[in-house]
Amino acid sequence: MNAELGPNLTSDPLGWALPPWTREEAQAIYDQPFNDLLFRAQTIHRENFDPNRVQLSRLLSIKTGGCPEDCGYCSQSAHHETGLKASKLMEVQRVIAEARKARDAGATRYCMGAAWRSPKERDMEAVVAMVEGVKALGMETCMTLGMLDLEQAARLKQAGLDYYNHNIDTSERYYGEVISTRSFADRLDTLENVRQSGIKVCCGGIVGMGEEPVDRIDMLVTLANLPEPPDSVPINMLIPIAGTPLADASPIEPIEFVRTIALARIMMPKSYIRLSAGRTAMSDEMQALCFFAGANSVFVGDTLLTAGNPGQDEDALLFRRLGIERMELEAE
Ligand code: SAM
Ligand code: DTB
Ligand code: SF4
Repeated sequence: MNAELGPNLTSDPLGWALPPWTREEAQAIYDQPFNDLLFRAQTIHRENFDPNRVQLSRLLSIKTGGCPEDCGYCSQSAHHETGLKASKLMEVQRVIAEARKARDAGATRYCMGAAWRSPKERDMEAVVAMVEGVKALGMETCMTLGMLDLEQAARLKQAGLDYYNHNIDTSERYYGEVISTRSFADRLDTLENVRQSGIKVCCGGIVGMGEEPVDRIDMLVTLANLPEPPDSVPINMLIPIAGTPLADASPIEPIEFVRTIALARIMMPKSYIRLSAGRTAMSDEMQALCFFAGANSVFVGDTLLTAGNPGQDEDALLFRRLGIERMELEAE
């Protein structure tokens, strides 16, 4: 048993803790001396992954803006004046052409995002065709379309969808400060529908929204204690967007951000932890620490959905300096 973590902790033969996690256990890890925290995260990382390989995903906004939800961070919400122009659902062939470019530039997973509360029946045919077309390029497919019922999830699974992204975004306590048009419980319902359909779950959140450290810890405890931890966990650092309620949120301190990544790695040893939005505002040294803390996936390319990302040349240089190579797809 790992004495510093308290008497109730279950552990594996190496002494690492196992789920279900309590807030107290997670907090004790988060608060460890930084070197101890990083050593532990890196050790667990090495037990489960090649430490010098990072998975590359590429995003595309297939339907931008005009979203009925009021997420306080988002450029695409119709509730905020962000100056973003709304667009219709993109044509299937254009999506496939963009995915091919991403594949040729080295991405192995293609993530398609739509600014919807949930997909409408009339959109499903096109969305299914996108999944089939991108899958046929030999890429992993991911979609993020808002809430899904079980039937929609089953249709996407049948089309060949590998991952569905649906973030809990923050702690249950802080959720209502950020979003009012849907509840934390709604998010968990969709996650359960996705899981039941057999699609892999991609679920994480955003930090730097003015939350307390305990909210970051609670968010990760919720994720780690899901019936199965998400296969992929995107940790986004808020990109402040002018015109949104969170435009002036005070940024998260970099060491706190690295601690969050390390805690995610320790509590979800087998998940891909994605260093997600916000990399343009991070130094190379901060990103290097995040990779050391166990992050092993990024979004590549010069745009995310509507905001900027470092771009291919900058990432190629960073990866070369760190000796990081891209992760190939595992053979089926
Ligand atoms: N509409 C769908 C939904 O909300 O599930 C999918 C798209 S939504 C843009 C996907 C995720 O991107 C959000 O859950 C949030 O975690 C992240 N995100 C959105 N805007 C962001 C921002 N300004 N900074 C950081 N992350 C952001
Ligand atoms: C996720 O967790 N981050 C991605 C993806 N899932 C869909 C989106 C980041 C969006 C950043 C802000 C923007 O580009 O508008
Ligand atoms: Fe809509 Fe998603 Fe943006 Fe929320 S995060 S406003 S649901 S696009």
